[in-house]
This record gives sequence, C-alpha cells and structure tokens, in this order.
Amino acid sequence: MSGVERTFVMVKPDGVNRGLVGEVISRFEDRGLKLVGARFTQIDEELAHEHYGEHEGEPFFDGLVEFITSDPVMAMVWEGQDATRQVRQMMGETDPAESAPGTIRGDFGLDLGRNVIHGSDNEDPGANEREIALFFDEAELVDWERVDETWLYE
Ligand code: IDP
Ligand code: MG
Repeated sequence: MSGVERTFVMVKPDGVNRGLVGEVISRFEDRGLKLVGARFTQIDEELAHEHYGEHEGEPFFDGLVEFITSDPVMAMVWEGQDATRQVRQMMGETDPAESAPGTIRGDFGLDLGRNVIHGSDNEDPGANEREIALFFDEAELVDWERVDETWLYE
C-alpha cells in the first residue's frame, strides 16, 4: 500500500436535497475508499468565503456562496491510495455537461452551478489537508481498518 492520503469531499446542497448522499457514499465505499470523518452541517458565510477563497472576485462567486450556504451539506473525509485524484476522477469535470457518464457529475448533473459534489483539487498541493482542517478537528477523524483492507491493497 503506497501513497495513502486523505481528501475532503462534500455533497453540496443540491445533492442533499435530491437525496444523493447515500448514492455518493456508496460509490466511494464500493471503490474501496475508507470513510474517516463525516459531518452533516450547514455552512455559514465565513466558512464559505474561506473554503472558496480562491474564487473570490469571479463573476459567479456571490451566487456560489449563496448556494453553498443555502441548505445543509454532507462534509466528509475519505482515505485511500491516491484518494484525492481518484475522487476527482469519480466526480467528473467541473461542468456536468462535460462530464463522462459513469462519473457522479456526469450521471447526476446538467448545470455548472449545480454540480452535486465538491472534492479537493488534486492539482493544488495541500488543498486536501487545508480543506479537511477547515471542516474537521483532528479528533473528529477516525483511524480504523476496513475488514477488507488486505484485499484492497497488494
Ligand atoms: P471544482 O468544483 O470542479 O473544483 P472549481 O473551478 O474549483 O471547480 O469551482 C468551484 C465551484 O464553483 C464549482 O464546483 C461550481 O459549483 C462553481 N463554479 C465554477 N465555475 C463556475 C461558473 O462559471 N459558473 C457558475 N458556477 C461556477
Ligand atoms: Mg475546486
């Protein structure tokens, strides 16, 4: 087992309202990723600005903050080999219209501003750790072994 890491994932308010939390969790579980933290919560304005700080000034920023704070989200930390990149691949492209069928956004979305899920950027080093720290205290993350772990990794 090499390159095991943790990544931040969040089912956005559209995914929560559309009843997709279980579906999203199932996909990551089935893949072999391990859930090590989860919190169902509503994001406040301050956290939204911190989390999406890189997009401040973009024309879509105010709408994005309004959307992400509008209803609950399911915030999670998933662990596994190459987890950040693997999650991003399973999510699809930022725009659901450009996302391949079989990906979460390609299967459950149509519109750029309602793309169901957030995952840490695998091309932004440290984004996963930064986002995990924004949403979770270290003590809220659980170290445990899946019973099938020896069958998931060589
Ligand atoms: P990502 O979620 O795939 O990492 P980012 O470029 O980091 O994509 O953008 C963050 C979020 O901002 C997107 O998931 C989407 O919800 C929203 N967003 C990005 N670009 C646009 C846009 O052009 N119009 C509306 N919303 C956008
Ligand atoms: Mg991003």
